[in-house]
Amino acid sequence: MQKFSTKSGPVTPSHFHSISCFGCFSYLCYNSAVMNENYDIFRCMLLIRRFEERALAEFSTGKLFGTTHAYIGQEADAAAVFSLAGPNDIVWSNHRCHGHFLAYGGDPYRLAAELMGKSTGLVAGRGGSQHIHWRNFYSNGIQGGIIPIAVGMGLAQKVQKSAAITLVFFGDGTLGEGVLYESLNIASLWHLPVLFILEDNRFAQTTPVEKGVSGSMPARFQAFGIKTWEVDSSDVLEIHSAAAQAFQHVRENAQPAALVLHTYRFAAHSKGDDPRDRETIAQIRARFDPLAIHAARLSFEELAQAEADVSAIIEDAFIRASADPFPVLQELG
Ligand SMILES: Cc1ncc(C[n+]2csc(CCOP(=O)(O)OP(=O)(O)O)c2C)c(N)n1
Repeated sequence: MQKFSTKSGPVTPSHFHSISCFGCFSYLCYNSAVMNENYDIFRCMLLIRRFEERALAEFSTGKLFGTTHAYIGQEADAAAVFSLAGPNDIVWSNHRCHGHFLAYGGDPYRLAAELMGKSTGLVAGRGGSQHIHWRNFYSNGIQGGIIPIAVGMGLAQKVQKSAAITLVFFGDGTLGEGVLYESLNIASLWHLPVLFILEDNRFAQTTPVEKGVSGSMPARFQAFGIKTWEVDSSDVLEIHSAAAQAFQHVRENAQPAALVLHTYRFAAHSKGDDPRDRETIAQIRARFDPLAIHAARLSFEELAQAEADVSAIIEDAFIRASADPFPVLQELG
Protein backbone atom coordinates (compact mmCIF):
# COMPACT_ATOMS: atom_id res chain seq x y z
CA MET A 1 0.00 0.00 0.00
CA GLN A 2 1.41 3.36 -1.03
CA LYS A 3 1.96 6.08 1.51
CA PHE A 4 0.42 9.50 0.97
CA SER A 5 0.97 12.93 2.39
CA THR A 6 -0.89 13.87 5.52
CA LYS A 7 0.33 17.44 5.35
CA SER A 8 -1.36 19.11 2.41
CA GLY A 9 -2.58 18.69 -1.12
CA PRO A 10 -4.94 16.10 -2.47
CA VAL A 11 -4.30 12.46 -1.73
CA THR A 12 -3.66 10.33 -4.75
CA PRO A 13 -6.78 8.82 -6.32
CA SER A 14 -5.56 5.26 -5.83
CA HIS A 15 -5.83 5.58 -2.07
CA PHE A 16 -9.41 6.62 -2.17
CA HIS A 17 -10.46 4.58 -5.13
CA SER A 18 -13.21 2.90 -3.18
CA ILE A 19 -14.72 6.21 -2.09
CA SER A 20 -15.66 7.01 -5.65
CA CYS A 21 -17.86 3.96 -5.94
CA PHE A 22 -18.86 3.43 -2.35
CA GLY A 23 -19.19 5.16 0.97
CA CYS A 24 -21.03 8.37 1.76
CA PHE A 25 -19.83 9.75 -1.53
CA SER A 26 -22.97 8.49 -3.19
CA TYR A 27 -25.21 10.74 -1.11
CA LEU A 28 -22.90 13.66 -1.12
CA CYS A 29 -22.18 14.16 -4.74
CA TYR A 30 -25.47 14.26 -6.48
CA ASN A 31 -25.52 18.03 -6.28
CA SER A 32 -22.15 19.01 -7.59
CA ALA A 33 -19.16 17.97 -9.58
CA VAL A 34 -16.47 15.95 -7.86
CA MET A 35 -13.57 18.18 -6.92
CA ASN A 36 -10.98 15.92 -5.32
CA GLU A 37 -10.71 13.18 -2.76
CA ASN A 38 -9.91 15.53 0.10
CA TYR A 39 -13.09 17.38 -0.70
CA ASP A 40 -15.13 14.16 -0.74
CA ILE A 41 -13.74 13.10 2.61
CA PHE A 42 -14.52 16.49 4.08
CA ARG A 43 -18.08 16.34 2.77
CA CYS A 44 -18.51 12.89 4.26
CA MET A 45 -17.47 14.15 7.69
CA LEU A 46 -19.59 17.29 7.29
CA LEU A 47 -22.64 15.23 6.40
CA ILE A 48 -22.23 13.27 9.63
CA ARG A 49 -21.66 16.43 11.68
CA ARG A 50 -24.68 18.27 10.29
CA PHE A 51 -26.91 15.19 10.52
CA GLU A 52 -26.06 14.73 14.18
CA GLU A 53 -26.52 18.41 15.00
CA ARG A 54 -29.93 18.34 13.35
CA ALA A 55 -30.91 15.10 15.08
CA LEU A 56 -30.04 16.60 18.48
CA ALA A 57 -32.04 19.73 17.64
CA GLU A 58 -35.04 17.68 16.48
CA PHE A 59 -34.83 15.54 19.59
CA SER A 60 -35.40 18.56 21.78
CA THR A 61 -38.61 19.36 19.86
CA GLY A 62 -40.00 15.88 20.61
CA LYS A 63 -39.93 14.67 17.00
CA LEU A 64 -37.55 11.79 17.64
CA PHE A 65 -38.34 8.68 19.66
CA GLY A 66 -36.14 6.59 21.92
CA THR A 67 -32.67 8.00 22.24
CA THR A 68 -29.80 9.18 20.04
CA HIS A 69 -26.03 8.98 20.51
CA ALA A 70 -24.19 11.63 18.51
CA TYR A 71 -20.96 10.85 16.63
CA ILE A 72 -19.79 14.47 16.74
CA GLY A 73 -15.99 14.53 17.11
CA GLN A 74 -15.44 10.99 15.80
CA GLU A 75 -16.27 11.64 12.13
CA ALA A 76 -12.74 10.98 10.88
CA ASP A 77 -12.90 7.35 12.02
CA ALA A 78 -15.94 6.55 9.90
CA ALA A 79 -14.78 8.58 6.90
CA ALA A 80 -11.41 6.80 6.85
CA VAL A 81 -12.73 3.29 7.48
CA PHE A 82 -15.55 3.43 4.95
CA SER A 83 -13.31 4.81 2.25
CA LEU A 84 -11.70 1.37 2.40
CA ALA A 85 -14.76 -0.86 2.75
CA GLY A 86 -16.30 -2.64 -0.20
CA PRO A 87 -19.99 -3.18 -0.95
CA ASN A 88 -19.84 -6.88 -0.02
CA ASP A 89 -18.16 -6.30 3.32
CA ILE A 90 -20.43 -6.77 6.31
CA VAL A 91 -20.60 -4.05 8.93
CA TRP A 92 -21.65 -4.39 12.55
CA SER A 93 -22.08 -1.07 14.29
CA ASN A 94 -23.09 -0.16 17.81
CA HIS A 95 -25.38 2.33 19.57
CA ARG A 96 -23.36 5.25 18.12
CA CYS A 97 -24.11 4.16 14.58
CA HIS A 98 -25.29 7.19 12.58
CA GLY A 99 -21.82 8.25 11.50
CA HIS A 100 -20.90 4.73 10.47
CA PHE A 101 -24.14 4.40 8.51
CA LEU A 102 -23.78 7.69 6.65
CA ALA A 103 -20.15 6.99 5.78
CA TYR A 104 -21.22 3.54 4.58
CA GLY A 105 -23.38 5.30 2.00
CA GLY A 106 -26.69 5.14 3.83
CA ASP A 107 -29.49 7.54 2.98
CA PRO A 108 -29.82 10.40 5.51
CA TYR A 109 -33.53 10.65 4.74
CA ARG A 110 -34.22 6.97 5.58
CA LEU A 111 -32.17 7.35 8.76
CA ALA A 112 -34.02 10.53 9.78
CA ALA A 113 -37.33 8.75 9.13
CA GLU A 114 -36.19 5.84 11.28
CA LEU A 115 -35.34 8.16 14.17
CA MET A 116 -38.84 9.61 13.88
CA GLY A 117 -40.44 6.14 13.87
CA LYS A 118 -41.84 6.61 10.36
CA SER A 119 -42.89 3.87 7.98
CA THR A 120 -40.28 5.07 5.47
CA GLY A 121 -37.49 4.53 7.99
CA LEU A 122 -34.75 2.00 7.40
CA VAL A 123 -36.63 -0.68 9.29
CA ALA A 124 -40.09 0.92 9.09
CA GLY A 125 -39.61 2.81 12.33
CA ARG A 126 -39.16 -0.30 14.46
CA GLY A 127 -35.46 0.06 15.26
CA GLY A 128 -34.98 3.73 16.05
CA SER A 129 -31.51 5.17 16.41
CA GLN A 130 -29.65 2.08 17.57
CA HIS A 131 -31.13 -0.79 15.60
CA ILE A 132 -30.82 -0.17 11.91
CA HIS A 133 -30.21 -2.32 8.88
CA TRP A 134 -29.59 -1.58 5.24
CA ARG A 135 -27.77 -3.78 2.74
CA ASN A 136 -24.80 -5.27 4.63
CA PHE A 137 -24.99 -2.77 7.47
CA TYR A 138 -26.38 -3.78 10.87
CA SER A 139 -26.38 -2.08 14.24
CA ASN A 140 -27.34 -3.10 17.74
CA GLY A 141 -27.22 -1.19 21.02
CA ILE A 142 -26.32 -4.06 23.34
CA GLN A 143 -22.71 -3.41 24.25
CA GLY A 144 -20.53 -6.28 23.10
CA GLY A 145 -23.51 -8.26 21.80
CA ILE A 146 -22.59 -7.59 18.20
CA ILE A 147 -19.03 -8.88 18.50
CA PRO A 148 -19.69 -12.65 18.50
CA ILE A 149 -22.26 -12.10 15.74
CA ALA A 150 -19.63 -10.36 13.65
CA VAL A 151 -17.23 -13.24 14.29
CA GLY A 152 -19.96 -15.66 13.17
CA MET A 153 -20.35 -13.66 9.99
CA GLY A 154 -16.61 -13.83 9.49
CA LEU A 155 -16.87 -17.61 9.80
CA ALA A 156 -19.66 -17.63 7.20
CA GLN A 157 -17.50 -15.57 4.83
CA LYS A 158 -14.64 -18.03 5.29
CA VAL A 159 -16.84 -21.07 4.72
CA GLN A 160 -18.31 -19.46 1.59
CA LYS A 161 -14.80 -18.54 0.39
CA SER A 162 -15.99 -14.95 0.04
CA ALA A 163 -13.50 -12.16 -0.56
CA ALA A 164 -15.56 -9.91 1.70
CA ILE A 165 -14.63 -9.17 5.30
CA THR A 166 -16.58 -8.20 8.43
CA LEU A 167 -16.06 -4.96 10.32
CA VAL A 168 -17.22 -4.51 13.89
CA PHE A 169 -17.18 -1.26 15.87
CA PHE A 170 -17.16 -0.89 19.64
CA GLY A 171 -16.10 1.64 22.26
CA ASP A 172 -13.64 1.66 25.14
CA GLY A 173 -16.50 0.98 27.57
CA THR A 174 -17.11 -2.31 25.80
CA LEU A 175 -13.64 -3.60 26.69
CA GLY A 176 -15.26 -4.72 29.94
CA GLU A 177 -17.55 -7.19 28.18
CA GLY A 178 -16.15 -10.72 28.52
CA VAL A 179 -17.68 -11.91 25.28
CA LEU A 180 -15.25 -9.67 23.41
CA TYR A 181 -12.35 -11.86 24.55
CA GLU A 182 -14.10 -15.12 23.67
CA SER A 183 -14.72 -13.65 20.23
CA LEU A 184 -11.12 -12.52 19.77
CA ASN A 185 -9.95 -16.00 20.71
CA ILE A 186 -12.15 -17.75 18.16
CA ALA A 187 -11.46 -15.18 15.40
CA SER A 188 -7.74 -15.75 15.83
CA LEU A 189 -7.86 -19.54 16.26
CA TRP A 190 -10.07 -20.03 13.21
CA HIS A 191 -8.35 -17.34 11.05
CA LEU A 192 -11.52 -15.35 10.44
CA PRO A 193 -11.56 -12.22 8.24
CA VAL A 194 -12.80 -9.78 10.88
CA LEU A 195 -11.56 -6.24 11.47
CA PHE A 196 -12.17 -5.20 15.08
CA ILE A 197 -12.46 -1.41 15.30
CA LEU A 198 -12.15 0.03 18.78
CA GLU A 199 -13.14 3.69 19.00
CA ASP A 200 -11.72 4.94 22.27
CA ASN A 201 -13.51 8.26 22.75
CA ARG A 202 -12.14 8.31 26.30
CA PHE A 203 -15.54 8.00 27.97
CA ALA A 204 -18.09 5.26 28.50
CA GLN A 205 -21.22 7.27 29.12
CA THR A 206 -19.97 9.18 32.21
CA THR A 207 -16.97 7.00 33.10
CA PRO A 208 -13.58 8.35 31.99
CA VAL A 209 -11.43 5.70 30.36
CA GLU A 210 -8.78 5.83 33.10
CA LYS A 211 -11.41 4.76 35.63
CA GLY A 212 -12.76 1.90 33.51
CA VAL A 213 -9.88 0.41 31.54
CA SER A 214 -6.58 -0.88 32.94
CA GLY A 215 -3.49 -1.75 30.98
CA SER A 216 -2.96 -1.46 27.26
CA MET A 217 -5.72 -1.47 24.65
CA PRO A 218 -3.62 -2.86 21.76
CA ALA A 219 -2.23 -5.57 24.05
CA ARG A 220 -5.74 -6.94 24.52
CA PHE A 221 -5.85 -7.88 20.83
CA GLN A 222 -2.19 -8.78 20.54
CA ALA A 223 -2.59 -11.26 23.40
CA PHE A 224 -4.72 -13.32 21.02
CA GLY A 225 -2.18 -13.05 18.20
CA ILE A 226 -4.24 -10.41 16.39
CA LYS A 227 -2.22 -7.84 14.46
CA THR A 228 -3.14 -4.38 15.70
CA TRP A 229 -2.78 -0.81 14.45
CA GLU A 230 -3.15 2.08 16.89
CA VAL A 231 -3.76 5.73 15.97
CA ASP A 232 -4.10 8.66 18.34
CA SER A 233 -5.18 11.35 15.92
CA SER A 234 -8.19 13.21 14.64
CA ASP A 235 -6.58 13.60 11.22
CA VAL A 236 -8.59 11.52 8.79
CA LEU A 237 -5.57 10.90 6.56
CA GLU A 238 -3.51 9.48 9.42
CA ILE A 239 -6.38 7.21 10.37
CA HIS A 240 -6.79 6.19 6.75
CA SER A 241 -3.14 5.25 6.50
CA ALA A 242 -3.35 2.82 9.45
CA ALA A 243 -6.78 1.54 8.47
CA ALA A 244 -5.54 0.75 4.96
CA GLN A 245 -2.87 -1.51 6.41
CA ALA A 246 -5.34 -3.24 8.69
CA PHE A 247 -7.79 -3.83 5.82
CA GLN A 248 -4.99 -5.15 3.66
CA HIS A 249 -3.92 -7.56 6.40
CA VAL A 250 -7.43 -8.97 6.78
CA ARG A 251 -8.11 -9.18 3.05
CA GLU A 252 -4.80 -10.63 1.93
CA ASN A 253 -4.06 -12.98 4.80
CA ALA A 254 -7.60 -13.99 5.75
CA GLN A 255 -6.70 -13.16 9.35
CA PRO A 256 -8.36 -10.90 11.89
CA ALA A 257 -6.88 -7.49 12.65
CA ALA A 258 -7.64 -4.70 15.07
CA LEU A 259 -7.66 -0.95 14.73
CA VAL A 260 -7.43 1.01 17.96
CA LEU A 261 -8.56 4.57 17.25
CA HIS A 262 -8.22 7.12 20.02
CA THR A 263 -10.69 9.90 19.39
CA TYR A 264 -12.92 12.42 21.16
CA ARG A 265 -16.65 12.69 21.65
CA PHE A 266 -17.59 16.38 21.70
CA ALA A 267 -21.31 15.95 22.37
CA ALA A 268 -23.13 14.37 25.28
CA HIS A 269 -23.23 10.58 25.54
CA SER A 270 -26.84 10.67 24.38
CA LYS A 271 -28.92 13.81 24.02
CA GLY A 272 -28.11 15.99 27.03
CA ASP A 273 -26.40 13.78 29.64
CA ASP A 274 -22.95 15.34 29.80
CA PRO A 275 -21.42 15.92 33.22
CA ARG A 276 -18.01 16.73 31.71
CA ASP A 277 -16.43 20.12 32.21
CA ARG A 278 -17.54 22.31 29.31
CA GLU A 279 -14.39 24.40 29.24
CA THR A 280 -12.22 21.26 28.92
CA ILE A 281 -14.39 19.91 26.10
CA ALA A 282 -14.19 23.28 24.32
CA GLN A 283 -10.39 23.23 24.58
CA ILE A 284 -10.22 19.68 23.23
CA ARG A 285 -12.56 20.58 20.41
CA ALA A 286 -10.46 23.58 19.46
CA ARG A 287 -7.42 21.31 19.03
CA PHE A 288 -8.86 18.03 17.79
CA ASP A 289 -11.86 18.77 15.60
CA PRO A 290 -11.42 16.39 12.63
CA LEU A 291 -13.34 18.72 10.33
CA ALA A 292 -11.19 21.73 11.18
CA ILE A 293 -8.00 19.67 10.73
CA HIS A 294 -9.04 18.46 7.30
CA ALA A 295 -10.62 21.78 6.25
CA ALA A 296 -7.12 23.26 6.20
CA ARG A 297 -6.51 21.22 3.03
CA LEU A 298 -9.44 22.78 1.16
CA SER A 299 -10.09 26.15 -0.46
CA PHE A 300 -12.69 28.60 0.78
CA GLU A 301 -14.82 27.81 -2.28
CA GLU A 302 -14.67 24.09 -1.60
CA LEU A 303 -15.70 24.56 2.01
CA ALA A 304 -18.62 26.79 0.99
CA GLN A 305 -19.69 24.29 -1.64
CA ALA A 306 -19.58 21.40 0.82
CA GLU A 307 -21.59 23.36 3.38
CA ALA A 308 -24.24 24.31 0.82
CA ASP A 309 -24.58 20.78 -0.56
CA VAL A 310 -24.70 19.11 2.84
CA SER A 311 -27.20 21.54 4.32
CA ALA A 312 -29.52 20.96 1.35
CA ILE A 313 -29.28 17.19 1.88
CA ILE A 314 -29.97 17.44 5.61
CA GLU A 315 -32.85 19.87 5.19
CA ASP A 316 -34.43 17.63 2.57
CA ALA A 317 -33.94 14.51 4.72
CA PHE A 318 -35.56 15.88 7.86
CA ILE A 319 -38.37 17.79 6.12
CA ARG A 320 -39.40 14.79 4.03
CA ALA A 321 -39.13 12.41 6.99
CA SER A 322 -41.30 14.73 9.14
CA ALA A 323 -44.05 14.66 6.54
CA ASP A 324 -44.05 10.86 6.24
CA PRO A 325 -46.71 8.71 7.90
CA PHE A 326 -46.24 6.54 10.95
CA PRO A 327 -46.52 2.81 10.25
CA VAL A 328 -49.87 1.13 10.68
CA LEU A 329 -50.09 -1.94 12.86
CA GLN A 330 -50.26 -4.44 9.99
CA GLU A 331 -46.93 -3.17 8.58
CA LEU A 332 -45.22 -3.92 11.87
CA GLY A 333 -46.31 -7.57 11.93
C1 LIG B 1 -24.81 -4.69 27.81
C2 LIG B 1 -25.07 -3.21 27.95
N1 LIG B 1 -24.86 -2.60 29.12
C3 LIG B 1 -25.12 -1.28 29.24
C4 LIG B 1 -25.62 -0.57 28.19
C5 LIG B 1 -25.94 0.92 28.35
N2 LIG B 1 -24.93 1.71 27.62
C6 LIG B 1 -25.17 2.15 26.37
S1 LIG B 1 -23.85 2.91 25.72
C7 LIG B 1 -22.95 2.72 27.12
C8 LIG B 1 -21.53 3.20 27.19
C9 LIG B 1 -20.74 2.62 26.09
O1 LIG B 1 -19.43 3.11 26.11
P1 LIG B 1 -18.44 2.76 24.93
O2 LIG B 1 -18.46 1.32 24.64
O3 LIG B 1 -17.13 3.36 25.31
O4 LIG B 1 -19.05 3.51 23.66
P2 LIG B 1 -19.32 5.07 23.50
O5 LIG B 1 -20.71 5.31 24.06
O6 LIG B 1 -18.29 5.81 24.23
O7 LIG B 1 -19.30 5.29 22.04
C10 LIG B 1 -23.68 2.04 28.08
C11 LIG B 1 -23.19 1.71 29.44
C12 LIG B 1 -25.83 -1.25 26.97
N3 LIG B 1 -26.27 -0.63 25.88
N4 LIG B 1 -25.54 -2.57 26.87
